[in-house]
Amino acid sequence: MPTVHLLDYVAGNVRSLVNAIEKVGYTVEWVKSPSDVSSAEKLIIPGVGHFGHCLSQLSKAGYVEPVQAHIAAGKPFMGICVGLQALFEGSEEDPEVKGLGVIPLRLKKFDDGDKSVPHIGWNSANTSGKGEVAEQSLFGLRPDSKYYYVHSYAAPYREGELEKEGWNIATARYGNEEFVGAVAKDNIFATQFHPEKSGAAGLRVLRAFLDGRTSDKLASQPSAQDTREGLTRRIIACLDVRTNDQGDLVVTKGDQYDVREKDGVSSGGAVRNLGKPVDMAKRYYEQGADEVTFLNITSFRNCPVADTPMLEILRRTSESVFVPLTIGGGIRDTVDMDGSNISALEIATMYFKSGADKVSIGSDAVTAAEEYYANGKQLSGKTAIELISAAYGNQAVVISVDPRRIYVASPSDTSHHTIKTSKPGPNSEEYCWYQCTIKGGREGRDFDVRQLVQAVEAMGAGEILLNCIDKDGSNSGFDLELIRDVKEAIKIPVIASSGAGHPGHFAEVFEKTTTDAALGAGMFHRGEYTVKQVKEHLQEQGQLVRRFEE
Ligand code: 1PR
Repeated sequence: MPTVHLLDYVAGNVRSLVNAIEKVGYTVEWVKSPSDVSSAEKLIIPGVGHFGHCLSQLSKAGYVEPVQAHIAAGKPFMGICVGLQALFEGSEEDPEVKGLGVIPLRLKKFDDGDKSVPHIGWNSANTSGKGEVAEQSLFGLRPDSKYYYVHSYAAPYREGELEKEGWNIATARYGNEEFVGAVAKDNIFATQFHPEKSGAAGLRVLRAFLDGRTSDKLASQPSAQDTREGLTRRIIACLDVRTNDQGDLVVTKGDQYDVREKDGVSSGGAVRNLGKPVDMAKRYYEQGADEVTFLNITSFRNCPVADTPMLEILRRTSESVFVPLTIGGGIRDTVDMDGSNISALEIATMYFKSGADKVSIGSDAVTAAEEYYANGKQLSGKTAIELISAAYGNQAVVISVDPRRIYVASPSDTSHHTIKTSKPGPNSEEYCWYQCTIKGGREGRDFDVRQLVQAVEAMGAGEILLNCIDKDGSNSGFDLELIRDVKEAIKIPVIASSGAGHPGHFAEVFEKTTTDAALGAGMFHRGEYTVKQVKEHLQEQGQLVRRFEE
């Protein structure tokens, strides 16, 4: 098999990129020292995380000059995400750090005045410019395809500016900002999005680069509807995984977090078994899920951390599922079975190396947020959130929130932030607050969701997975009041979760709140609806979705 050299400066999930490269018929050789760069014919620099971290790692290890020489020699070079950003002169993210300076522009942070930052999800990489449809595709990019982006900084697009220097540009639009989604010139190609996480559309782009096909004639011209720009509605399939009473790893699903079969009125039967995690993840990928989330809901006690079955699930899933994978459950400082201490960062690292793109933290985030307030809102720099986001970027850290409604007759009955609810409580209470819980809802804290999400945002979390115990498994729709309240409190993206029972609930949550993504579990697992049906419904309602490509 032909080879491609990959330069990994410890930037996150490179396993997916290796899997994607192998899928399109190439093998990876690792660049282990600067001298390996000169023997590379094709070179890829992937990347997530901070601009400064990437450039300083490259510079410390002596890679800057060999990479510049590789590019100057006219050999094929591809940069992905921060690997694209490295080509620029500099970035607002780390103003004192110099980029490679191949592209005479600086990167800027997205304006969070009118939208969530980071920009996470599926967006265009359109070469058509000003609404005209190009006849040639650039490295397999298509105006009607969507690609997975995750970043806070981008190169603003100003028409003609880079083109006059000979660059070909593909753009995307986020809110009212147009930015560079991909650039190409001679032997250089770079994408702000992650081709290895962009399904078949992304694999096509990787293959085109590796085969050296800079442009192809488009087979047919897409319709104006298909080339609509902007971030699509993101649909996530969530798999709660645990061992059942026979010791098998199964996907399960609770009602208000109770995953045992109900025997008449009381629960306490066997753990519901809805299928095998890897098979189900693959099925949802093929139905068009934009992301797959695994929650290890029992943390698999009695097993050395390095052998946790979730690592194997991720490895196997990432071989055939080319969309982002999130893993949650048990991400905290831990004492292993042999008595050794393992930090949350080390656990996260194992997950990233096994194919995860994001880790999701539940209970540990609540404890850390409580301490943050106890210390007068001082960041300690030592929490799992801070350490993981410093190493892998904040987009890699999701906080899973498990709130429960507490009704009160009047806001003065509690010190917590309340909302006036349109669904009064059992004693006709008109107000409620959302209590944070830990340990899968088993323990309620004197701490509200607003306090939690604001604290974790300050600590560097990149996204909130907003569950709701009252709604979980109810098939009665999302808790719109909770979602609106959380969206108002923070700038980072929010994933609405709990309660989806049919496609109309997804349309409703996108119409009536500003949620950034929506997640479903039970309705997909029970085979009542497919992800494809949800997307078709959203499209019928005029909402922009990514269509699945073979
Ligand atoms: O605390 O960091 O170890 O993480 C534990 C993780 O496991 C948390 O993310 C927590 O939400 C999750 N978890 C713990 N116990 C349960 C349980 O069900 N007994 N599952 C549990 C939470 C909730 C959602 C679910 C949606 C959608 N699952 O992810 O998928 O509610 O369901 P629906 O569409 O069927 O209504 P830590």
